Amino acid sequence: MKAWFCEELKGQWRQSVPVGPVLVDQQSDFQHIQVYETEGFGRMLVLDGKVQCTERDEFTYHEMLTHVPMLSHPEPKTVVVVGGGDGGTVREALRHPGLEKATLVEIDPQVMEVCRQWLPTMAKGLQPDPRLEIVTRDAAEVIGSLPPQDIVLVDSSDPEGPSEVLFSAEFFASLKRALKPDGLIALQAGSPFFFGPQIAAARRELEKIFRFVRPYLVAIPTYPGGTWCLIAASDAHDPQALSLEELRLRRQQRGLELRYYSPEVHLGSMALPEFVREL
Ligand code: SPD
Repeated sequence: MKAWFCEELKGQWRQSVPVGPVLVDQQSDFQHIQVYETEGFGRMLVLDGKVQCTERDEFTYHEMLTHVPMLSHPEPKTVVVVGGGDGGTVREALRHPGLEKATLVEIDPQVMEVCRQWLPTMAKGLQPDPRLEIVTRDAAEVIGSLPPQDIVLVDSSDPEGPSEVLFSAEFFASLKRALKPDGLIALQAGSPFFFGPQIAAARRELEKIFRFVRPYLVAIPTYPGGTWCLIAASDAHDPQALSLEELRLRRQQRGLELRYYSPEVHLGSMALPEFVREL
């Protein structure tokens, strides 16, 4: 008889994945950390019962969270990743050859240890690199003390429970203060089916403080509902207003060979279905 891992969301949805024996099952000071071997998606990281990433489909999320804002910027030299202790987002950021400094601010050292051991394709981003600094602290406390950045990427868990603070007006204001005047942020905002009010609230708050606020969508089969909303924002660069030619040129100049992101997908991901646009 097969074992199944089951994620339940808000009493409205359950998704199940056939799994082998659990490889990691531990409680850190912050959360319950599990890693499973799955039959179809490789190894899977689960935090507090929610799927964070699998080896097979993590590229969709990490590429879109990272490259949409980074290619919207003409020359990103500095990036801060908030959360993202698995290393996938910072791995993608470090692929931009002009990047001089990446700072990963992750509160839970145990997540990074587990991913180094069990999810090396993602934790590649955590390997020693002269451009990388890892700060094991609460981002809400640290963000104000960092020098102004070109890019800030918020790779949090869902907008409820411990991560709720990362969706507050105060935290958004601190992200803006952490940016250079022409910087960009991007954050994960949740499923438009299950987190509609939270996405709407995040968009409203961001629109109070940024000139350009662009929600965009990415397909992630192992997240509930399969469609996920990310938001990019900036005062200087409109991620939707770049031409295909400019995006193609930037991708080529930076030598990026990607599996999900393309300039066409970049612009297409911002064409929102009506129910998302109305949020
Ligand atoms: N429903 C889970 C959403 C989690 C988003 N963050 C994932 C972290 C991957 N680096």
